[in-house]
This record gives sequence, C-alpha cells and structure tokens, in this order.
Amino acid sequence: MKKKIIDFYKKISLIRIVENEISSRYNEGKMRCPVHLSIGQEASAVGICENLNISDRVYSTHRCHAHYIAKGGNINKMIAEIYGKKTGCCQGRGGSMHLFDESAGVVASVPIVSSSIPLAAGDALAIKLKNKKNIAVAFFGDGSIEEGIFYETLNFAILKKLPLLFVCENNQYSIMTHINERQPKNFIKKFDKLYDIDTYYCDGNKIDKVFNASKQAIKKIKNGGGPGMIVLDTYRFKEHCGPGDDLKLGYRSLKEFNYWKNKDPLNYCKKIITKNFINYKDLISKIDSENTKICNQAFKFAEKSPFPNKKDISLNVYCD
Ligand SMILES: Cc1ncc(C[n+]2csc(CCOP(=O)(O)OP(=O)(O)O)c2C)c(N)n1
Repeated sequence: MKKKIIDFYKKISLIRIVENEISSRYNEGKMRCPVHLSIGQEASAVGICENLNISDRVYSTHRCHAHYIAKGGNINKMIAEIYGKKTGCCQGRGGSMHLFDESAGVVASVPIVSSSIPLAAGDALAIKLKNKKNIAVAFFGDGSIEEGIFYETLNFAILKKLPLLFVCENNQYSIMTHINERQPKNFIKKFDKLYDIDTYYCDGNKIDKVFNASKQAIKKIKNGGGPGMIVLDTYRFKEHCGPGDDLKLGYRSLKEFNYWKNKDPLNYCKKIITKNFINYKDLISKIDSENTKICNQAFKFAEKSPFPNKKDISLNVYCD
C-alpha cells in the first residue's frame, strides 16, 4: 500500500486540480455545456480504476470527469470537449457529460440516469461470448437504484454470470433530494440479501478501502464468478450541476457538509503519505505541480483549438 498510495495521490490530485480549474474558469462562458463536478468523490473513481487494466471497459454517467481521468482518459481531449472544440473526445459535440476515450477503455458516459448500466451489461455479454479476460464496469449514482433498468440489468447479469462490476457511488443526493426521502431506510445496503450478488460496502472517501474492496470484487469477476456490486458512501462538495457552492439553498446542512469535508479523500490520502514518507512535503508538492502543468496545458490546448466546422455537422452522427 505504501507504494500504491503515491499512484493514488497522483490521480486524486489530478482530478481535483482539473475540476477546480473548471470551477474557477466556468463563468468565463467559454465552456459550452453544463458541468457536474465530482469534487469530494475522487477516491471512489481512483480506487476502482487502479484495479482495472486498459482493456477493462468503463461506462459512466453525467458526473464522469473523475472516472474518465482515473481510467487514464486524455486530458487535452477532455477539456477541449468541454470547450466544444473539434479536438475534443467527441469532436465538441458531446460536452462534459459525454466523455469517452476508447484507447483508455472509457467507452461511454451518458447523462440519462442509469443508462450506463445496460450498456455495460451488453459489453460484458460480448466479452463473455468472445471468451475474453477483461470486464465491464458500470458507474452510477444512488439515483439509479430508483430506475427499473437497474433491476432488469441486475437480473440478466446474475442469470448470465456476466463479467460486470456494478459501482454505486452513494453521494446521498439525487439533485437536491436526500436518499432517505427517496428510498426505504438502508435499502441500498440490502442488495446482498435481496439478490444473489456479491456486494461490498465501503467508505468511498477512503482510497485504501475502496482499492482493497474492489480488488477482491474484480478478482472474483475475472475468475468467472459472475457480476459483483460495490456500494461506496461518498459526498459531493459542489452543487449538483455547475461550478459553485450551494449551501445557501438549504437542502443540506452545514453540519452534514462539514462532516464530509473532514473526510475529504484528498486530505485522507495526504495523511497516509505524511505518515509513511519522510520527504512527504516534497513528494506532494512535486505531484501537485506536475498535475497543475498537465491541467494548464489542457486548457491552453482547448482554448487554441478550433470549433467544429458547420459543414461537418452531419458527419459521425451514425456509426457506419
Ligand atoms: C432518466 C432520467 N431521469 C431524470 C434525469 C434528471 N437527472 C439528472 S441527474 C439526476 C440525479 C441523479 O442522481 P444520482 O444518480 O444519485 O447521481 P449524482 O448526480 O448524485 O451523481 C437526475 C434526476 C435524467 N437525466 N435521466
């Protein structure tokens, strides 16, 4: 774990730096789409993706920046996409909610709640039919638990023993409605009792815990054990959609917010580094400054890139 923690920090810090930059520049009006930031939730994306190979296939949601970066998606193409530029990963047509990078195994990000789940299952079925060794991963929020397609997919995945990892990031809220107002108490904690699926529950802000739990889950899936589920408790620090803070809206209390702020996954990771390395200050500042460079380059790349050409509007709409 001592060596791994540096890799974890590199990714968590990169996601935090990139999303903070998006947040601070958003009001310039040059980003051409809504943004759903994952600040506060980085450890769940990194903890899972650090156990995946490039050939493993990730499906994500409207809140996809962290998953895309954690899986190794190209940062220049991500920021260019958010700027609506031709050099973006969807050629500027998708925006923040449609990040993908096939070369890194980020296959699709889709904003319709739950829609990542059946897509990942289809991929998992193809993987199984072709006897391949990789897996598909569906990231989704606690809101997906309220959609029928989640249960249809669960049913099919268990029946067909698909190599599929369901990852529920329980950040407690669906937009502004707390989970206790939407689901029976602890409903999300009962999947292993309701369904024949190995389910791991874990503090999603503790990178070592997420990493270890998903390592076990993924190992079993790769050994042909059928699908697995991991439920990660976490929290978003920013508003549901947009660059700002939303405590003034009153749907969540300052007390609750501060509780989770104290569990900031970036600080948690820093604390482990501090305990394990004498030169921790240098290590952390070197990683942060390298990540700042990567981030600044990506914004420069996006700003300099051209917009898509109007005459190309009908290209790449359908797959040949
Ligand atoms: C099928 C569908 N219904 C409603 C919406 C509107 N909507 C967008 S995000 C969201 C909340 C999703 O909450 P959750 O799944 O917990 O993810 P989080 O935003 O917390 O990451 C909703 C209801 C949608 N995009 N798709």
